[in-house]
Amino acid sequence: MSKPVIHYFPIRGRAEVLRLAIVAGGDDFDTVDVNYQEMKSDREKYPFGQCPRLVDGDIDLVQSNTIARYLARKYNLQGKDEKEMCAVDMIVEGVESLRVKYVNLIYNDKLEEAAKETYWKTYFDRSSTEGRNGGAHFQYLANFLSKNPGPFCVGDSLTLADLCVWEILDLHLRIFGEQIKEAYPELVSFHEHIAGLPGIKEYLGSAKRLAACNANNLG
Ligand SMILES: N[C@@H](CCC(=O)N[C@@H](CS)C(=O)NCC(=O)O)C(=O)O
Repeated sequence: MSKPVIHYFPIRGRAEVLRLAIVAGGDDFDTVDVNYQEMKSDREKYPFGQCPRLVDGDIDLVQSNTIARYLARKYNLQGKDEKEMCAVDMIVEGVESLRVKYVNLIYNDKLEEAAKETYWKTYFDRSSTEGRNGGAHFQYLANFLSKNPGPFCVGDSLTLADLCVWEILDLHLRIFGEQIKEAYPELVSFHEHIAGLPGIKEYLGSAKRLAACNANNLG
């Protein structure tokens, strides 16, 4: 059977969780660099004029979290019963709230020092969990891990929730590495554990893992 094809820019970006889901499922992917003009003009292939897009046999999808859920079902990363599936979905959405803040830090605030300081205070500092943060705080993610026995966010095996938490954490470790190690050692242990899982470990060490996280080369 042919591999799923990810149409995206040559950056990790919003496609990274999709790549992780595929390799964690023991599969491999092909990549096509998006033709910007086509993305903007072709409403069949790009209904919202944006990527990522996934083509997998007769499945042709956009919207990263929709694609992620499809891949989770395909590779059995969706949780093993209704309760787990709902918990996974909830965490995926919680990570999305953080991603919105991250994208703002990278593209609008250009990762400036003052913005980074405010960012840490708002979305990491344990004293700010009751503040106004748009539902985005790393403590909220850490809570799921501490409530669930074992090394995963939900249940006793890898799910899409782990991949989403891992990836958003991975992006932030590049910016706030030392601070996260000090404030959230449990998240760092989680990060190490997931990075060592079969499929993921090989992918992370391979040439397929793109170097750039974002289109403006920040982060
Ligand atoms: N809600 C969409 C957002 C997709 C998105 O922001 N795509 C960006 C790349 S990460 C894009 O296509 N940017 C080009 C543009 O909007 O013109 C998703 O999750 O897939």
